[in-house]
Amino acid sequence: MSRVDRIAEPWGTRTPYGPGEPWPVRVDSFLREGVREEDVDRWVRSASILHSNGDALDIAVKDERVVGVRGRAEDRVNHGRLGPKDLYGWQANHSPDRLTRPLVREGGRLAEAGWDTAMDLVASRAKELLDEQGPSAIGFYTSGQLFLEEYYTLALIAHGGIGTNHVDGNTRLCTATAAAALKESFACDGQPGSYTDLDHADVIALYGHNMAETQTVLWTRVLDRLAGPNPPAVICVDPRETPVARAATVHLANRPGTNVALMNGLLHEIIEHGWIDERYLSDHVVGFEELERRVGEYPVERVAKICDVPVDALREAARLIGTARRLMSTVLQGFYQAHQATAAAVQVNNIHLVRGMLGRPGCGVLQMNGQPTAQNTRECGADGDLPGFRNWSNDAHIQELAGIWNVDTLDIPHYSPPTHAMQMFRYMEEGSIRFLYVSGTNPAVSLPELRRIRSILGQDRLFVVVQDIFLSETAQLADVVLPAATWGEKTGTFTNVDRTVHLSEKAVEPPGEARPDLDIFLDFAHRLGLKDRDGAPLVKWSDPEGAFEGWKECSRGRPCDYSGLSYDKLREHGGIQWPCDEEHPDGTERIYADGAFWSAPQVCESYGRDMITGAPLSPTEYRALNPEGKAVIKAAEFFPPHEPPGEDFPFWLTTGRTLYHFHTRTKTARAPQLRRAAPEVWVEMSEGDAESRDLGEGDLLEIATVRGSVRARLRVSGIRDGVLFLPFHYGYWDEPGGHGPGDGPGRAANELTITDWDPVSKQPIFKTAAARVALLERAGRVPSKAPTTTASRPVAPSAVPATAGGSAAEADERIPPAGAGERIPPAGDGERRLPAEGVS
Ligand SMILES: Nc1nc2c(c(=O)[nH]1)N[C@H]1C(S)=C(S)[C@@H](COP(=O)(O)OP(=O)(O)OC[C@H]3O[C@@H](n4cnc5c(=O)[nH]c(N)nc54)[C@H](O)[C@@H]3O)O[C@H]1N2
Ligand SMILES: Nc1nc2c(c(=O)[nH]1)N[C@H]1C(S)=C(S)[C@@H](COP(=O)(O)OP(=O)(O)OC[C@H]3O[C@@H](n4cnc5c(=O)[nH]c(N)nc54)[C@H](O)[C@@H]3O)O[C@H]1N2
Ligand SMILES: [Mo]
Repeated sequence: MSRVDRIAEPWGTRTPYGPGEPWPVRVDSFLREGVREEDVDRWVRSASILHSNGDALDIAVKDERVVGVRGRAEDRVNHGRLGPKDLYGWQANHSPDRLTRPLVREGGRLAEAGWDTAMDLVASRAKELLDEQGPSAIGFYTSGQLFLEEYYTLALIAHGGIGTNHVDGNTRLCTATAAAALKESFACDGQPGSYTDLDHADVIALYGHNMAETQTVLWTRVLDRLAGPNPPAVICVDPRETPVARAATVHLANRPGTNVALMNGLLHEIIEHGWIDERYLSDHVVGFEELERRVGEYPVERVAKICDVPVDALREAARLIGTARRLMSTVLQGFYQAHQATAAAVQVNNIHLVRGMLGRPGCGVLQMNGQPTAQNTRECGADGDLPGFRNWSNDAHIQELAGIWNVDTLDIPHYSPPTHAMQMFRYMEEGSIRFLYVSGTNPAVSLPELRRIRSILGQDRLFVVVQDIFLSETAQLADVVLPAATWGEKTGTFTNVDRTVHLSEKAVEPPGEARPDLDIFLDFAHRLGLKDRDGAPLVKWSDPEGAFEGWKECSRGRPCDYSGLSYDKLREHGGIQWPCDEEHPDGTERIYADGAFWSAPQVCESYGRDMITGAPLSPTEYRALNPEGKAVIKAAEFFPPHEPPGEDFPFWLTTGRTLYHFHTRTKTARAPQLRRAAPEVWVEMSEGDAESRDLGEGDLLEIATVRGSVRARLRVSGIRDGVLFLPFHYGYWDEPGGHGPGDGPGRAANELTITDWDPVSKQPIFKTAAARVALLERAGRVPSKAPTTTASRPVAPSAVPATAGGSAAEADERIPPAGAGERIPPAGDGERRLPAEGVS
């Protein structure tokens, strides 16, 4: 066993392995100072909640408090490993400032109240509006961080009970494009690939995905391959010099907002060289001819100019991708939070389709998720989809759903696609939505153009309910605040990006009167008196397992089939990949292995959309493509972003994450090791741009767009010229003065971002805006406090103290002797086998 400072070394110790070999086990754990493993009263099964990787872990409990976590050696996802947020983030659960009682606004201020008072108020306001205005007055805005059981219950209440079409999640900001791209290409949501593809791939391409910082354990898997025999080539498409870029064989640092041009250039090279699988195309795909025509207009010389990347680098990337024998791709926010998000993400699918690289070990595409439970928001229909990947414009699907819920078909709104979040905020602005129920998300920091969002949420005519675990910036604007229990304090399941379902069990009691989100939703349903067609209660369960059993029936026969799962089975086996049914009792490692897709018109989740306008296609238009079981290739031309830099605003502003924080930091800033690793906001600029403006490390700058301004210290980093980067983690809850910046510059990146979205997925654009900088104050010799271990690594490292956690951040790593790890079977013969128990 060794002790490692996992702030200084986020990915821990290497355990190298070769292609097709099992990924060795390494069990990571971190316990509160002074607690040893033998002191722990019990270990409770769960998985990590601060990213989408789904790392399986056990929660250590002592004296009825969480005292630490330990990775699960036998789980297929992480083989025991944990990332820094997993190791330290749980400490936030016991923060003294957790919400413990409901709050109700009285005379302009939030005051404590009992549950009955608060819930009566919420239910009576909803009823009033239903009587006055009907269901369209009510909107729900939920999360990618609750549990499956909670989303399914919420979807039933909203779609089946209240009958509103205004239901979405923060998944709109996160993985709406992942879902849209999967629907466009494969006619249905659901990841074709599996994490085990990383064990087999000879080329791994990451598109707008800083996996090293955002899925640290998955990146550890890549690092272990890179350290082993016959390592894969890595391709990175990202304007910043991320840790992924540093490890890459080819790094394409394209100009922000040019992803579609870049993809068209790669496809052009691939097709021109004949690196295509004609047989796969003719047997399993429609639409190739149009792609061929379209990308014909994008020779690499032209693309190199649009993207400002070297022609040779483009050629080399295309050659690696085009000649890969086992190609694995991942896509995330650098592609998704852009003006042509779906069009770009679909081109990654297209590469796999033209190369016939799907459904075999090492040949997977992961249209990534970000949040731990985003997959479930989508599956359960709590986010602008309908439960079970049902098609809102297929009446047979609505009838089936109505049958399961025992409601009238007409009670489930399906006159148009469910309203997306950006449109919901517009309806609130205009005054047609009068009641907004927010759960598990913090829009006052995470949505674009915050001044606008604060003014919408602050309106008197809008009744805002916020269900959270802390008094977030959004909660501070609410009419009623409901204190929730969180991970470790409630039971439920969730599904990671490669379809692995984990059970997370209650380990300790929630603080004060805080209640699980499920219980609060059930209470709301009862107070509204929601009934089914026969007058019985609409929601037929009262606990998580009951909700899961209900969901199993709703998912039966659908692509995301959970009918073969149960809490007991998940307890026994750990993570299992859906679909899991009678035919596949152990789950399914790869879908579409036989080249058959869910695309027949009567089964598909969506008839697709126009790539440029986003307009939904009619069933007739869809049939004309003749997809009957085949995948659909959709081509797209490139358009420049809507707000390009110019004279007054000369920079491209892009925003995103750092390894040590999660979103609006409500949890990570309450974990001391993580807070200290990245204590305050910074802005990144290239060395060339800094020199030409006579700026240096640590200078205090004001960054502005037409919408607002932010004050931050400068980190001179490896970002490409002409681009600024701001992390979006820093809001106002831990600043004196509360929820907003007042008149001066703020510190939230979203003061600056634009109210605009991808036409297909409706995902807002966080990755491009035109910005300028002004010097406020020279640094003297004080550098910015940005981490040095990540993309924000300084170009002059000697001038900046290295990021480290010291003894407070020492975690244990246990690497079993060679041979022991092999008890986790190699996946990859296409067949899924369950891991053996108890490797540690
Ligand atoms: N540490 C940490 N991990 C997390 C989270 C977190 O908050 N912190 N959040 C989780 C969630 S919800 C999500 S969605 C994921 C997000 O995970 P990622 O998508 O990996 O994270 P981001 O930093 O948002 O963006 C990824 C990269 O896109 C690049 N980029 C910006 N503009 C462009 C462009 O125009 N083209 C290209 N090709 N790239 C561009 C940025 O430089 C950045 O490095 O992370 C998950 N994991
Ligand atoms: N500029 C910019 N903006 C972005 C992004 C970007 O890259 N750049 N990324 C976008 C993306 S991908 C995402 S996912 C969003 C994330 O944006 P948000 O969802 O707004 O961010 P979080 O901080 O995760 O907010 C989750 C809230 O839920 C609370 N919470 C945690 N656990 C529980 C629970 O069990 N129950 C309840 N009821 N509440 C709980 C937390 O305290 C917190 O207030 O931000 C988006 N915004
Ligand atoms: Mo996200």
